[in-house]
Amino acid sequence: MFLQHSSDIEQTLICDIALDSSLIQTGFEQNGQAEGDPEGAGQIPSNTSANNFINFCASFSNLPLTNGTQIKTGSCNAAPMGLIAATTAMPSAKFVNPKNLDTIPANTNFTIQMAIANLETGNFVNPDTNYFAAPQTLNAQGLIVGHSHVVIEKLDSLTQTTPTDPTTFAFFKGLNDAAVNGVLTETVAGGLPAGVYRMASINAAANHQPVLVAVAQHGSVDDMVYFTVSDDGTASGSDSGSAAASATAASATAASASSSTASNTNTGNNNGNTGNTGNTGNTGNTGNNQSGNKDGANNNNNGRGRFGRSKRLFGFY
Ligand SMILES: [Cu+2]
Repeated sequence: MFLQHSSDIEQTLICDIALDSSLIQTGFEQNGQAEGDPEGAGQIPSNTSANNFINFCASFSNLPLTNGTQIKTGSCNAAPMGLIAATTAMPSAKFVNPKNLDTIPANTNFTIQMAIANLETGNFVNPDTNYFAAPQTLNAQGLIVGHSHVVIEKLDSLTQTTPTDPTTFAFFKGLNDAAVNGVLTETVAGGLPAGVYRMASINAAANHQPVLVAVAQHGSVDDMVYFTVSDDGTASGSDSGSAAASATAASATAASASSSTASNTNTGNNNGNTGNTGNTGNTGNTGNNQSGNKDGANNNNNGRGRFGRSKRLFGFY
């Protein structure tokens, strides 16, 4: 168990179906517009709630409730975000192999190595039954209890500027083991066909949700590198490889695990952004992911239709 409750009262509350008045997050009652638009034009009023959004999904009765499975058409999740990591414990990662701009031989086993800090790795719940189904938690040291994933996507070129398709990838794997000496490893059996690729981490809490940290302005909690796979083998270290069939199997297995944490929408222009330390103004940019795929694509029969009314995008929940 990651949660420790010191009293019977706490034990009772976490099983109660009513919100205890001591737990009302009163800050959620204001929409952020009292002072105008301190972040500039375009700031929108926040959704507000006097009951911690406990019945948030009632306003989206056309959507299924998140139920621990990976509902591909989207769902509504009222699970709390949980314990938020302090600024002193924000995860960070860097790929060691392949490292940025490396070249490796085609169709040859290689081992991904990723150095990871500030994540208690090796903790993952069943991705088929408990996906996004519980809040993020912290260990006694304040580190997020979780695990990581790695995803490799094929690119047109190392300088590609068009967004990739998150539904398509060359390799995906949950990094389920704990880091050894601060490094996570995963073998790509059979390697990859020749081409250029990007490789990203998806650092996650135990229920596979992307990690949550205390402030908006922070360094990346993930890493992404670009590398070349070459037939003529101008390569760094290599293992002698078997053929590529098992790589396909590996990615297929991984896809059924936790592939839908699609938070990696960087379009690849990470090169050279070393100078912009003065970006102090954009603290509010956390809302862009919000409605995601709640709209569209849900004209199926998954909706609950409990109240026979359509969703409101903004309102008092
Ligand atoms: Cu996961």
